[in-house]
Amino acid sequence: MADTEKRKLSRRSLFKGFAGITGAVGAVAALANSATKADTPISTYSSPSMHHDAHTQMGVVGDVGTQNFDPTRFLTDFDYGEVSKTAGGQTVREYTVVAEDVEIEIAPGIFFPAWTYNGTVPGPTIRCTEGDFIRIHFTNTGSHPHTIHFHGIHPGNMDGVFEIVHPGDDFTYEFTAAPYGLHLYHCHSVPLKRHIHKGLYGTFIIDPKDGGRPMVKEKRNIKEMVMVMNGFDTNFDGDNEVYAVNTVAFHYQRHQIKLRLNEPVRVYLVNVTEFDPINSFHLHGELYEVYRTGTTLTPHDYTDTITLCQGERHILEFSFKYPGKYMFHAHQSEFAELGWMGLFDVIDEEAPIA
Ligand SMILES: [Cu+2]
Repeated sequence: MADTEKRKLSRRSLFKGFAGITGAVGAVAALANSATKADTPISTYSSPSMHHDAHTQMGVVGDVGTQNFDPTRFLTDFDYGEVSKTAGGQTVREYTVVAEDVEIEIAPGIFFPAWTYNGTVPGPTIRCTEGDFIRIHFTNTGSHPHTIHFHGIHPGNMDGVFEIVHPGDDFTYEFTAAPYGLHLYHCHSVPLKRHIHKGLYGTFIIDPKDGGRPMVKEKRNIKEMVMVMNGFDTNFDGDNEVYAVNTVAFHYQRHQIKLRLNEPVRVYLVNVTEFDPINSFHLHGELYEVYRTGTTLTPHDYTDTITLCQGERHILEFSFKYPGKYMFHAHQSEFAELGWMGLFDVIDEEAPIA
């Protein structure tokens, strides 16, 4: 079979797995064709109600365990590090990052042999303020040589490119955080796309000095969340079979993100999808303001669909004017159908959030 035919087949068989009535069969077909656990019982993923849903809904049957990684918690899980001060008064933030090989679950019953920072994909969201002194204690307990390459301004020997950290070794990255914005970090060992795609990436937020970014419109608490758009090549054919924000396919469809009416929302949107050159974020029922790379406090666009190349990231701000359920998803329909889809559940301001 030609390579291209194989790719089409594997993508289609997984899509069947997510699309309803053929769920169990499709999922197993995908499992047989990929580096996943084939011993998971089929019955876990089938349900009588799926016969009715088969042609009307995207999604998965069953759920992914959240004991090791909970995408809902990850949205707002910011790591500010261990804080101290230098004699001169500069804030110092220290982080410990360990590269380790961990098998992760990316859709019900579909496991991926990941390389991780601190055991999760994405790694921790590292957050600081412009001008802070950052110290990252990096240890590689994985099976391959890795590094941490931070986006942003820093000396060449802190760039995580030439100082390869071999299994069992460690390295300390030190630099002053600049400029403020939405950045990312990832492994820079070769082959680069494999090291990134295996899961070695995370979000790096540098807040502006003097109180951070302004609230949206009125001065109210803003709901912030990190969304990392990623994909997984489960059978190593150079194509992604599963897409998501924050790793777990359809997680925010099954566990909808609750918002209040008119509540200001800020999404830190990062694209680390490998193999596909672009990804996108489309919002239903509203438009959002876009702060390109987060390096400005003035929006440069007002839209409902934005396209990001690999490594690109933007801050989005919006609030909903009407209650209801609103989809957000990649506007590449295939990505949405293979897992990159979620829902905001907007409730009336006065009602309690469950
Ligand atoms: Cu690596």
